[in-house]
Amino acid sequence: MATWVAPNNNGWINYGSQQYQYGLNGDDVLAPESNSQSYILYGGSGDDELYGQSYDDDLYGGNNADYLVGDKGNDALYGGLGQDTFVFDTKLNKNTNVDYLGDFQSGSGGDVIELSKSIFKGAGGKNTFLKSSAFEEGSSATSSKTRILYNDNKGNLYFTKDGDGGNKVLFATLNPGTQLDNDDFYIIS
Ligand SMILES: [Ca+2]
Ligand SMILES: [Ca+2]
Ligand SMILES: [Ca+2]
Repeated sequence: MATWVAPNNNGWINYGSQQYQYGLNGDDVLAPESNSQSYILYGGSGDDELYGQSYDDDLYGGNNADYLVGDKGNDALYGGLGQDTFVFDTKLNKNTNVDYLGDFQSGSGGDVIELSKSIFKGAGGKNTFLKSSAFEEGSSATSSKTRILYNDNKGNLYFTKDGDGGNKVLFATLNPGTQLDNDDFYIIS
């Protein structure tokens, strides 16, 4: 259970395999290099980039604008204060790849969920926000255009490849009652 603590201040990049990594102050990149275990990454203050691996990781951005990538596994992602970005770019699996967003802040000045176009097919063009027609709240989709379905009572977030065709795959959970809107999602390559 090795721990790595950045020797303070800016620009640390850690590609080690320590299970616990702390960026502390400054803009840090915590990107474990081995893929043999879960990681617990703490960005601290500064604009940090945190990269999990294939197992179930816990990522804490801390203060400022952080970029969190859980990768595969059921990860727990906490952006902390500041405008944070949560990236979803690995193959969906309702059992083994559902990330928990512990403190998502919706709306202008809030956090953003990035969706890879290659995984979330039909969700929209690269470098655009999700269209309102592709976002729906409820327990099942009622439009063929719906791609992102959100049950705010439960905090369950689904991808539906065919809208009201019935297929939906859980890919994230939020605290029940958390508000989300189409503008909270941004499409990436
Ligand atoms: Ca931070
Ligand atoms: Ca994940
Ligand atoms: Ca992971």
